[in-house]
Amino acid sequence: MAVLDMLETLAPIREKIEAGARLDFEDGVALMESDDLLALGELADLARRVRGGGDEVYFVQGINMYQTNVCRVKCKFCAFAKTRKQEESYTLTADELVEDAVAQHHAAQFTEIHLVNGENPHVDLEFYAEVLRKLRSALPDVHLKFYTASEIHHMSKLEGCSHEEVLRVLKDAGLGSMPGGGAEIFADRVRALIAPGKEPAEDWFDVHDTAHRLGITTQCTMLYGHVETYEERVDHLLRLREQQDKTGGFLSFIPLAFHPENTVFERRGFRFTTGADDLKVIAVSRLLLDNIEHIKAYWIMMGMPMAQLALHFGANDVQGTVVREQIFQAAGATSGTEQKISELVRFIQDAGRIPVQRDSLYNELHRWAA
Ligand code: V47
Repeated sequence: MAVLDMLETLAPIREKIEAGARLDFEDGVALMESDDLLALGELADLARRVRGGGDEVYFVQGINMYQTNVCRVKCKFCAFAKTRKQEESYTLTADELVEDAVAQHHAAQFTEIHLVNGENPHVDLEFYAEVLRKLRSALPDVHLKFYTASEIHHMSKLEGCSHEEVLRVLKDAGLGSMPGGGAEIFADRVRALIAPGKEPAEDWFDVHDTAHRLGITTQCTMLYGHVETYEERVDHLLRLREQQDKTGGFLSFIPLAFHPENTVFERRGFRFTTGADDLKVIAVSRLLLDNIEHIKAYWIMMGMPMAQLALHFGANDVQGTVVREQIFQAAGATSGTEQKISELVRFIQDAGRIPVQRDSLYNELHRWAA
């Protein structure tokens, strides 16, 4: 099977990669259907290099924070969201969150706060703007990478205004860039099954399109390993590529492997993804997303050893120190919540790559030897 793949499926795709030609939907499905994992990895690494990638592997010194886990949406893949009545629910005031952030910053000089929330129906736009303003004033050098497109859409509904109006308010308050969550799988069929209460794909794209036009860069993601088909994964990746052609504002793509523990899907027998699928998704993402420079192997999601392997399957970023991750922990991640910089450096060097500490916009802050 693997030899056949090399001859019949992957050889013409390799020719396209070498010629700098764009892969199409059929190529994407053929790649997803291939079980020649090493050939996929080699092709993805080739694509990364042909498109100008070097040996650098990036990471950021960041911290994850969450202001509220109260959520109106009942996504079947989520173990983080709570209703206000549940004991484990929380909603912090801006002052509580800022006090915590400042104390953490004394302990570890992070350059980025990554913050996402549940879609809390009991707050208003000022709840979000206030925390940005207060953080910007308390920690002026820290980049605030806040709020998924789903949250922005939720804020626009709460406030009865447009995505653009919400983004302008948040940008004025200190928003630096945005994380890529909420994308899940764009196909209507899948959204209806896994997240029926969530906005349609068109709204997710409108938020990112608007953010990019306002000069706010963003990340993008794909949640895989649940009910989606290979065709729906490829469709998802190609829609992201099309958006990037239009506005160019995606800094990175992060595939997110579904974690089933404590979710509705766990009760229906869904399992964790396999290492082979995780590496395949990284490789195919790199091959199809020819206009997104950074593909992240998020170690929280795949564990450090697999993230290290992913560096040979097209990834060139391992996200960073992270610290205090909650969404994947709630759903059964066993990778821990924090990496020391020295550990990230060791893993990258042992993969034969050059560790580069970056800021949130991919400016280089520090480089180690390979
Ligand atoms: O939209 C939730 C995912 C996203 C589960 O931009 C799950 O760098 C797997 O935005 N298993 C929110 N995935 C988190 C997010 C994010 C995460 C990592 C990196 C970045 C970035 C952004 O988390 C959701 C959903 O796709 N998610 N629950 C779960 N059980």
